[in-house]
Amino acid sequence: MHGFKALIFDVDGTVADTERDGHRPAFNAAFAEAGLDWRWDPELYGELLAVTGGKERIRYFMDRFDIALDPAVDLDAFVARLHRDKTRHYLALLREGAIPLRPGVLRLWREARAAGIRLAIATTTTPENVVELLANVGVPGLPDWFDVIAAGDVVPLKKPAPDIFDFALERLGLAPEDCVVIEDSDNGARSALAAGIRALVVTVNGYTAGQDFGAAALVVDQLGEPEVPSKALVGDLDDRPLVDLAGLERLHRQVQAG
Ligand code: XBP
Ligand code: MG
Repeated sequence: MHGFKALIFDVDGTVADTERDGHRPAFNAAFAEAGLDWRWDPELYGELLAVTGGKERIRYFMDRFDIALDPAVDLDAFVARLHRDKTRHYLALLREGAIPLRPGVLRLWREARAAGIRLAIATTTTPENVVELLANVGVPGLPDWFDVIAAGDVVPLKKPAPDIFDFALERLGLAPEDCVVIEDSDNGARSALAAGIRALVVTVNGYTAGQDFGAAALVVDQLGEPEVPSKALVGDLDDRPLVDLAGLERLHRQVQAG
């Protein structure tokens, strides 16, 4: 019997490094298509990632740079159309197999399935982005491994609000203490913790290293493979070379006992 019943994964930055070379060029392609001279370089994009949600990020960018549209233009419709175009470009990138899974993600999914632990997704990104990413990493039927894919506008408030994790727990029919969350960012960590999920592991990336992950029980550079060991940045791996199911069970027990 395992201490926890489900592993809930964030997507962008956690499952795959999608932001700098995936979402960002897709946004820029949509801007160019719309005849806008907006270009989000990697550094600016890293700052804009403070706001989750692509539509919300576009609005944040416009506010931050005081970009006003012709008053006759419906802002909601303008942003929605830009975002639809961006999603089309992003899906095309995913279909080229342009973005691989990060180290250890598929290994951990396989370990969980073999142990009868359920898998779920809780992400701010658009739902079809999740399915297309999972469908294009060379594992037939991968999207079907997930009991719940909670994504995007299915909830009113995006991370760091707890809504998407609350939604995932409700659809799983599980309590916060039944789950372990794998995240990559401060917004994601705050969202999971606000939903009452204390068994939280953060796997940082180029954009999130150095952020404050609050009460995350473990922060690592990546989840690890036998040939690519993990490095614990906060907490400890208990002499394990990577984040595996046994290590997550130990972490979950410690968190519940704490
Ligand atoms: C990351 C996000 C998303 C993506 C862009 O989501 O905040 O908004 O950056 O995707 P998470 P969309 O880390 O929760 O997976 O443009 O579809 O929002
Ligand atoms: Mg993320």
